[in-house]
Amino acid sequence: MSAAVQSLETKTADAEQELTDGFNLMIDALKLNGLTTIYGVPGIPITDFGRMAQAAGIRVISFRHEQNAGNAASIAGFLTKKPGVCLTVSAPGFLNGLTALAHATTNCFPMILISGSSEREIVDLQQGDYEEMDQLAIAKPLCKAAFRVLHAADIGIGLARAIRAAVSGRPGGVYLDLPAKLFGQVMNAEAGAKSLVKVIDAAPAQIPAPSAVKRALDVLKGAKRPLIILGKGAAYAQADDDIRALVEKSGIPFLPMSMAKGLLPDLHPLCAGAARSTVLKDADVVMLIGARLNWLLSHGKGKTWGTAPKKFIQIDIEPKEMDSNVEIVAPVVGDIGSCVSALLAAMGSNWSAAPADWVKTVSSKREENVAKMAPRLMNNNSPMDYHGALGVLRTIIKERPDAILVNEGANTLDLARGVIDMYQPRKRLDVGTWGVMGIGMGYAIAAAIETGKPVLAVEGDSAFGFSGMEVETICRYKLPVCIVIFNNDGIYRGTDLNSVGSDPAPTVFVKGSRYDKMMEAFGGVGVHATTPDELKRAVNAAMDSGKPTLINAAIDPAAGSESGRIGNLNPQSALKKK
Ligand code: ADP
Ligand code: TPW
Ligand code: MG
Repeated sequence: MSAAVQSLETKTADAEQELTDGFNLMIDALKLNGLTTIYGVPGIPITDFGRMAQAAGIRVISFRHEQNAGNAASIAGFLTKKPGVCLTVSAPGFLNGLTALAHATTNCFPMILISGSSEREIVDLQQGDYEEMDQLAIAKPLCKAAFRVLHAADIGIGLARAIRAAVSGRPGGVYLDLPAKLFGQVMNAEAGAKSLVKVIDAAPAQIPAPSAVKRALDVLKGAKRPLIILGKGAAYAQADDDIRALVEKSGIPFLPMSMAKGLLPDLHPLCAGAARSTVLKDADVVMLIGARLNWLLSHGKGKTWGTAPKKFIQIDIEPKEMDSNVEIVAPVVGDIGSCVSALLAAMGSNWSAAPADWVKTVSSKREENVAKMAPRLMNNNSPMDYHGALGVLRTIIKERPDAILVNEGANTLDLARGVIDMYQPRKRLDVGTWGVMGIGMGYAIAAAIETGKPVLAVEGDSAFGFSGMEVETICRYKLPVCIVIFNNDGIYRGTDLNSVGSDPAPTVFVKGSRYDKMMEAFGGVGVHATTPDELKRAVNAAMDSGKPTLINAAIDPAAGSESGRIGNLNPQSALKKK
């Protein structure tokens, strides 16, 4: 064969060979694994990736800031047990997304942060590329795992590793670094298709040892004043029926942590939510299900827990969580679904319920506390106080139990958590393990997108400011989100004064701000509410219409207290002038 003929044949073969590239392989890999929503912000090098993903049927939700997109992805992970995907540009976009990645890891939510990055060769020689940054190294300590893909043929494996790392064992955040060059890399389409991996059984069941189950039940059997604490790990596990069966069969009062509220209804006869201090002080055996003994539970010791000796049983997928703060006498390591069903099976049919006098003590305390609170929730004061406004929202959630409640702030958070009863699992989404401000709009958007249910976001005026620009996103995607801003003119209170100069005090904002007008700027509905009655009408109208709405609820600036319920965590200066 002459060289000329041979070259012609090669050219024809090339023309016939179907090709694919990094863009398409990444899109195919996501779809193959059922990851069909991306939360992100476009720009170099991922602008076309977003367009092509949208054209390929992936839902691409474009945000105004990566932190909000990342928070959306993290809560999508919590709600669905699949990793939420956040897509960002290099360096600054990546860094903006990183807070959310760390937050996902801390809260045990599965999420994958995919960031475009600059030329490896230039980054590694620090020669000053466009948005140069060694992103992989920076992400590593803030997530469960971090990977970089350099060859198109490794995209399938790269995503598979990311998915497994995010959802198996204790869920968390994963970083996936995709250098710009990767997207344009071309390879044979058939070989490309073969290189993709559909992850089988991404979060394998982790069955507890029968001896661990028996040990836990032995401890429980001996209890005189047992308590079950349900955490957001229990909500995440989606073992709702078995958890309910465990509580009811054992007859043990349960205390839901904030995001576990509604796993069993707050009005369940065994709910000890309104008797929290009593049960923590007096219980003798405490079974933790998907809840850590961190600061939110005063580390399992000290005044909160009283002086009566306690035994802890802990169900968790993470073995290292055991004995993290106090001794765990009965560790049960495994996934909550498997652990709870093993406990139920081992309890058998003649398990005797928790001592009646203890259950009675808990329910009397609870009724006493509920009765004390009731009149405050019915006040129609103007300006509103927190209780008057929350009393209204409490009734609205009772009437609309499938709505999702997003909640952040200090007083706005702590009081809403106590006042608004929840009725269904995974309906309360809030600041989580860090008590972080800024989750509000990202969570509200993802909750609406992932569940199709109406969302009520109850936001402190400060809290809202951290993600407030996303009201445009809410309007753009026409999401059924109703935001209520508890506007007390500031952080904790709007009354602080600067004692020495004319600058405002650090904790106060412009007085009488009208956040409702922000919503109107983007075509949404804005309402200014000054009484509980007005608030009630506006929220009901928003929930009925499904139209993006922002209600500026004017709250008495003097009504709140410093740091809400956690003022005790503020350090005090010994030198402060009284
Ligand atoms: P809360 O803030 O509600 O008290 P935490 O976030 O402190 O809850 O605790 C959640 C715990 O749940 C974590 O220790 C995590 O390892 C655990 N967890 C998450 N998912 C599962 C699961 N499927 N099975 C078992 N444990 C889980
Ligand atoms: C990322 C510190 C905790 S609560 C809060 C701040 C700034 C706002 C409280 O005011 P808000 O609520 O929302 O108006 P209210 O009803 O009490 O007036 N930065 C981050 N996270 C946290 N937690 C803070 C700062 C903080
Ligand atoms: Mg405020």
